[in-house]
Formats: sequence, C-alpha cells, structure tokens
Amino acid sequence: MHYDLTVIIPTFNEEENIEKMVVTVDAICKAHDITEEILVVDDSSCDSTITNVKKLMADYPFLRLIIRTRNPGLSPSLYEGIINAKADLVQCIDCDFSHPPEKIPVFYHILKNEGYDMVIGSRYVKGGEVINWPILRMVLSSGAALLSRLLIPHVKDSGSGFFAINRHILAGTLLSPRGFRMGFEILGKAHWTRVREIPIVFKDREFGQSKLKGRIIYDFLIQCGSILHYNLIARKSNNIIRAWKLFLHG
Ligand SMILES: Nc1nc2c(ncn2[C@@H]2O[C@H](COP(=O)(O)OP(=O)(O)OP(=O)(O)O)[C@@H](O)[C@H]2O)c(=O)[nH]1
Ligand SMILES: [Mg+2]
Repeated sequence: MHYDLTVIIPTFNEEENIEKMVVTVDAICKAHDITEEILVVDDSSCDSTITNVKKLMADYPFLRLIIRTRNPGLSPSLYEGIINAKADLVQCIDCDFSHPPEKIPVFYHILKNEGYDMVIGSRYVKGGEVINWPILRMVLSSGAALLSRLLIPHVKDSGSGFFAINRHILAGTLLSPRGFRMGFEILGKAHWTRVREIPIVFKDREFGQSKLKGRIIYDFLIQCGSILHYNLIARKSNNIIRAWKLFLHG
C-alpha cells in the first residue's frame, strides 16, 4: 500500500481525545485526496487510550499503533514514529487539539509541491498566536524560543510539536531525542535545505492532563549542549552556521 503521508500522533493518557483526533485527521486527509497512514505512538498509557485505538483499527485499516515500553518521552516517541513511518512525508501533531488539524493539507502541499524539507506550525510568526495559556507556560515557552534562536536563528518557533518533514533529511544523521522539542533536534542536526514556518493558532488543551514536567527545562538545556557539540566539536553538521547565514542574508 502506498501512503502519501504518515500522520504521527504521540499519546500518553489521551482517552478523551484520541478517537476524535483520528476521525478528524482522516476526514481532513480524505477531503484533500491525501492517502494517509495514521501512526499512534503510545508510551504505555494507563487509561483506555490503547483500547480505544485498537477498537478504531477495525474501521481504519490505515491506523497503526506502536506501544512503547522503554525510554519514555515525547521526542523519543516521535523519533520512533518517524523511523517506522511508511510514507516519506511525515506529519507530527499533538493529540489534544492544541494544533489545528485542518492545517495538515497546507503542510503536505508545501512539502510535496514546493520542495521544502521541513514545515513548522509557528506560534511566533505573523498571524501565529497562543490562546488560553497560563502566564508561566507563556514565559517558559518564549524563553526557550529565544534561547533556541541563538542556535537556529532563522526559525522563530523551533520548539513547535506541529511540524512536517521529508524523511530524506534524516539519512545519515545521529539524533539523540529527549524532552519535548523534536523539531529543534531535527533543525540542529538533520540535512535540511529549505525550512518554512506557517502561522498557527495554538489553543490550550480542553480535555486530559498536561504531561509537561519541570524536568523539561533540564532536557532542553542538555539538548542545546548536544546540538552545539554535534555542530561545533564533532563537526557532524554545520546547521548552526547555515542557520545564521540564512538569518543574516535571507
Ligand atoms: N508517547 C508519548 N507521548 C507523550 C508523552 N508526553 C506527552 N505526550 C503526548 O504529546 C502531546 C503533547 O503533550 P502535552 O501534555 O499536550 O504537552 P503540551 O502541549 O506541551 O502541554 P499541555 O497542552 O499544556 O498539556 C500529546 O499528544 C501527549 O499525549 C510521552 O512521554 N510519550
Ligand atoms: Mg498539549
């Protein structure tokens, strides 16, 4: 079976959202003639997320489930999903409707028809917005975005979990995913040439609990160190220099 796109949905205890998310993603892809695979990557949820996905699989044969038992975490889950995707073009989207699924065809069109390697749903470009976020979340996210821009300055929202890539950019890379910022890991280490940000309106989750923990700040700082090391000491990539050139010269 040929798939145009693999949509990866990472889950941990998303019983209130998963069914609606799968149905919504499928309806949007069908309406735009995109033959999609939906890949749920679950970190051994203890609610009924896994049961709900298994039930849905009877009606959605293109729905797959990976149940992880080791190395839990959002970025490691997304990486496992990307490696196991059946399509070359891959879309990552949170399960809690913070990311607008109706934008998926826009990401797909830009990757497929405009030759970009990576498309990022950005809260921090013109037209992008965050709705209903507690002030602390806003401060932490903006701080991380600023720090990320010291390394990858031409991208404003490298921490967005709503992104799509052409998997060819991962060939020959050695990623070490941790924390919540998988897109930043790809920007720091993979072989991208053309990256585009499109504005999104990010809404706080309505159902279910946040999985964000204080450790995420520690993970982010280690990730910055890892990207710096990969580029400047191990010299396995020159993405930081390329990103600065793009930022300074357009
Ligand atoms: N597989 C897996 N998925 C996770 C993990 N942590 C979070 N997720 C999923 O990743 C997505 C984003 O997690 P959220 O808890 O919504 O994180 P957030 O959007 O930064 O925070 P809130 O929206 O405020 O809850 C959701 O689909 C979660 O179910 C994890 O450890 N493993
Ligand atoms: Mg969320």
